[in-house]
Amino acid sequence: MAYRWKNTLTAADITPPGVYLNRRQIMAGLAGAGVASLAGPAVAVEDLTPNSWDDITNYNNFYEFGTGKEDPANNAGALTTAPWSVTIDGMVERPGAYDMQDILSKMTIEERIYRLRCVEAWSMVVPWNGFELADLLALAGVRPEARFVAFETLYRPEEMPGVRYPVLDWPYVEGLRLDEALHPLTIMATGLYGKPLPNQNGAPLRLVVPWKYGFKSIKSVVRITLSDTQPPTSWNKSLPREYGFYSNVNPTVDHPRWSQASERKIGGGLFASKVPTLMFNGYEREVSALYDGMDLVRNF
Ligand SMILES: Nc1nc2c(c(=O)[nH]1)N[C@H]1C(S)=C(S)[C@@H](COP(=O)(O)O)O[C@H]1N2
Ligand SMILES: [Mo]
Repeated sequence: MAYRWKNTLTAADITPPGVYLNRRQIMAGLAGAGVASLAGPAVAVEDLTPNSWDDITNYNNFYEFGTGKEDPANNAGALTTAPWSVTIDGMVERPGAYDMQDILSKMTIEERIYRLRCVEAWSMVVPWNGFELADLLALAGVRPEARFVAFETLYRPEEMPGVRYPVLDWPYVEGLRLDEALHPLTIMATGLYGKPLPNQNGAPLRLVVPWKYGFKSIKSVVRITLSDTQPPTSWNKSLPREYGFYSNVNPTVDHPRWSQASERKIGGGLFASKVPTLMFNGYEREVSALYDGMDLVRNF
């Protein structure tokens, strides 16, 4: 793969200053005057140290390969990811099958270190490589009447032992409002730690929307469809009372069966205490305007 490593965005760029500054800097700042603007919520010590390669590639959710956390690492090796093409259709100027190599030759790969918060109340920090979804959509040309983006995962029973079981209605589908899809934090990941994306993480191309629960970040994408109506999403179809279309990380809106106020960081060891979950997973400054005036309890 023609891998261009362009570290155009670092943790400092994507993280609110109050979050990025370490404890020593915060304390030094508080000792001085005029730091009122920094004295915000207690998120100042949240760190963005990436989880290990081992954690990120051995503790996965990818139900097409089984529902156990180690099933994807054990079973996804058999998935054929080349050749690969992504059909981009619906309300676009240039619908068609886009070849993965072709897409890669036109995109600039960046590193994005993002928090990943699963709806099951665990989290990791992942150093993705990828490009903005907006750039991919620009290849196809979004027509003005489009308002939503639908995504679909590969369905290939010969290589996906998990799809023999009706845990979900296959293929796995997800969706975003167009403005969410075009937001600069929304990326299509193609790698991890500068290496090609492992199959268990959604090779060769997977969505990453860091302010939403992990299940929105659909893996091994084969179709992207622009439309003017809200598309169905797998977990919402399966359990509509528990999983909404928006699925924004929100510590004040609990899952009907468990609290979302805190999370367990993977890699912290068996006895590590839970840490508070942040509004929009810590990306509030960047994305809250998308939801101005919306009732986030109703639109969960
Ligand atoms: N196609 C597909 N995409 C998926 C899933 C899945 O089961 N199938 N699981 C989701 C869930 S619940 C989470 S938390 C993330 C996990 O991503 P990771 O394994 O790379 O950490 O992938 C999401 N994308
Ligand atoms: Mo998840």
